[in-house]
Amino acid sequence: MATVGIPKFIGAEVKRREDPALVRGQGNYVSDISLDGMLQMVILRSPVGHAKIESIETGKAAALAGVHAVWTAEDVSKHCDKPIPMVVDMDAFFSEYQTTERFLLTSGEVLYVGDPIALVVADDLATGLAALEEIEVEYNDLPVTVGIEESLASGAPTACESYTSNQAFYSTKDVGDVDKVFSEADVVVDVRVDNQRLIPSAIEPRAVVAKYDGETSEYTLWSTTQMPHLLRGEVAPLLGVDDDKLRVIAPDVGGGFGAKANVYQEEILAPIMAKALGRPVRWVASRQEDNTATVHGRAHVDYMSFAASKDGRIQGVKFSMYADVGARYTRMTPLIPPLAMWMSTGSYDVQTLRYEIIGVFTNTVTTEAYRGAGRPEAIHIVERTVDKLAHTLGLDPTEVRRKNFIQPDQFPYDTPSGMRYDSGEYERAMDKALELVDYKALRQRQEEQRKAGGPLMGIGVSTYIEICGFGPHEYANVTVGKDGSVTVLTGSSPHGQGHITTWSQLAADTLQVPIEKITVKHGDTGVVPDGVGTFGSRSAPVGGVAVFNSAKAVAEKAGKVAAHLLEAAADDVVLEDGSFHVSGVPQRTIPWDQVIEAANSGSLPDDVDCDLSSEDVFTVEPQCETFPFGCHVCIVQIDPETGLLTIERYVTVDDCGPVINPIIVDGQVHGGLVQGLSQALFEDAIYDDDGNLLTSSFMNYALPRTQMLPHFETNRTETPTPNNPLGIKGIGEAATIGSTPAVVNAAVDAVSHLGITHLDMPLTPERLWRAIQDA
Ligand code: MCN
Repeated sequence: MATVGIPKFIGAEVKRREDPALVRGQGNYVSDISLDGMLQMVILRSPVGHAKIESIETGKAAALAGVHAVWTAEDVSKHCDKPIPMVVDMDAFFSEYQTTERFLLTSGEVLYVGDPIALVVADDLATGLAALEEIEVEYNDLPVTVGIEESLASGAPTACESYTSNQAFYSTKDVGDVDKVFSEADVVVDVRVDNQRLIPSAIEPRAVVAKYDGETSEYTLWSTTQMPHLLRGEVAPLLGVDDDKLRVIAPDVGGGFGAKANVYQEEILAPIMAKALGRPVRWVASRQEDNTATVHGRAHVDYMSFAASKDGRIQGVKFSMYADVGARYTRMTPLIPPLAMWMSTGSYDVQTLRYEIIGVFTNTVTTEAYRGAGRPEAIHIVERTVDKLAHTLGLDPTEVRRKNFIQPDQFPYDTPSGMRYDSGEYERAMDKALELVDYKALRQRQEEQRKAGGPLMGIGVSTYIEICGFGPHEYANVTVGKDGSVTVLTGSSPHGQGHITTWSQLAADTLQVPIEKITVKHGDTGVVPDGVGTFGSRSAPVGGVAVFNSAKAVAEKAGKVAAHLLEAAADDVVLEDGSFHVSGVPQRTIPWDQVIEAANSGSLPDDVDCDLSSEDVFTVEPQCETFPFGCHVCIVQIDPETGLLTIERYVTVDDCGPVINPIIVDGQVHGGLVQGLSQALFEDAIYDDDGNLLTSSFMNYALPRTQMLPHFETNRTETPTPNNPLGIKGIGEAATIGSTPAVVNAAVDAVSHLGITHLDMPLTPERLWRAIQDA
């Protein structure tokens, strides 16, 4: 078939199709699932940061009415004695490393507050919680280590008795003659960033429901997961069954932000208990439990140095990152620091790099992927160091950026960290942002305001880049039914990103049918045969492309059926507005209905493929990820009397290639900004020296409320990637990555005339007030 008509939906502001049900409370979340005879599981977690378990006495708990099981690690090990596997090939990333083992329940030595040590299954939650109180555990305290620098200091206790030190892993590499470049440079600037630990705070805490069918020996597992197919592949072996005996369903999921792209103990414990007790089992984390026992993010201390010429050209970069990995690895923990390393040189043309990655064990919950995962850490320090260089040389920060940007004709661009950037027009995005805020006028106003005294005005710019669209692949199937309905199966499993809407847009345009005809099914391994999941802003550039390819293949097949009916060559047939015609002869059309009828009639010749269904597995070839980018500008006012920072204006120009749905992309940018700004200004997960998480509830962990954030002005440029047929890049994490340095650069800019050159996050009034007082 030669052509498909003009797209109506791709690029249009189609309202989110998934929202009416969700806002009316008609969503179906894991904790809404109620099965006959369902029991409730609760977990006993270590209340101490590091200790030997001397004994666990479960008799009293087990004797309570309504309690069906009280199991410790020993009981569980009779059903599964394997640790939950980690998926990172350590040899590929590190020259030195230690391994860790994560069992379903911990025995012997607990390593953090929240470590799971026993479970209770009871008739209901209240009985389960009462039983937890009756379990008697004798702990023998061991020394606790918390904090990156403290844990690496000589003489620090190890986070686990079997660890040889608290250095979890190490790697370093020089690209180019780093020492020479640094010794000969006009100027060297150094920045140290404490990129604080964060708690990924999805609206819905983690939850699991499991059932076991004794007749078919099949498990069904409902989970708040971002990756049902990967979960099935990793949980089935732990249950001792083949994949086809485990159906994983992710119903509506209330956010994840990377923390639900993991495999957690409860996802194996619940099915084990369901089989053992012959009744369905549910586990739902309380908020405090979720904050304590679901992975955290960031927790880095990073160092960056630039060697540069006096006119501001960056000649070399040194990047040392110290990543607090927590007490033991979960699924992908050691992969997050390399993700930061990959972005070591940001959007700048520099080929000399030394990086150093140091993982650090501490007696805290594991750190893992959290919106941006590694890229926010890298871009924050890169963008801070660019500003420091500009400040040191007395240059405007935007000029230093301009001088160093990779230019459009340099793509594909190979970075010294091993990335192949696909496409970009970094200067264009920055120019657009600067124009929107009238940068020159702002600088003038700042000068006037400084002279006048009063609030301190700061202007912060960040020109970020990130990597997304990771492989290995994503699955889609598009089928046109006999009744003209279209079913899209997708392996991407959304948890707020609006795939039902955007995949409908892609299919509706490619098939030229009304969007209402399209149903998107996801998140159920019993319905969708293959999939990877939703993380790393991979869905649009991988899963969306698979949907587009499948729909296109179906349109091609339908075009051949129409060609037969039109007695024309298939290449001459055009699909437009729901019907087919011969190019240049729009008078005679064959509507979809007629094509569907003919395809299902059994009367067409054998060489016409009448199966109006097609599946696609879009595979990401090596070095074919996509690299979204953009420019954020933040204008702040700081009250010197109180240290209170107010964001006066926040403007973004993001580039994720062609946009499927501007409302959804704006929504993703808004959500990303909230999380990035919130790291810059409010959030901080704090452990005390005994390993207690002091910020385990929203009473003391500062999630922002809407009135604490500014109005966001979003804008875009559009630079397609050559790495997929739609040219699209991801957008889910971009704003989180771009925003923290814009805010901190603005804050430092506001006080730079006082001699302040650095501020750590979060920029609390107290921290700012003290810095101003000290200056
Ligand atoms: N999109 C588009 N045009 C583009 C790019 C994307 O219209 N050029 C649309 C996509 O079709 C999709 C949405 O934007 O509907 C996000 O797409 P993408 O950037 O591919 O990201 P993913 O769908 O893979 O989502 C993952 C990403 C990540 S990694 C985190 S973390 C995150 C985020 O999405 N967590 C979220 N956004 C979230 N949003 C909500 N509500 N909840 C979370 O937990």
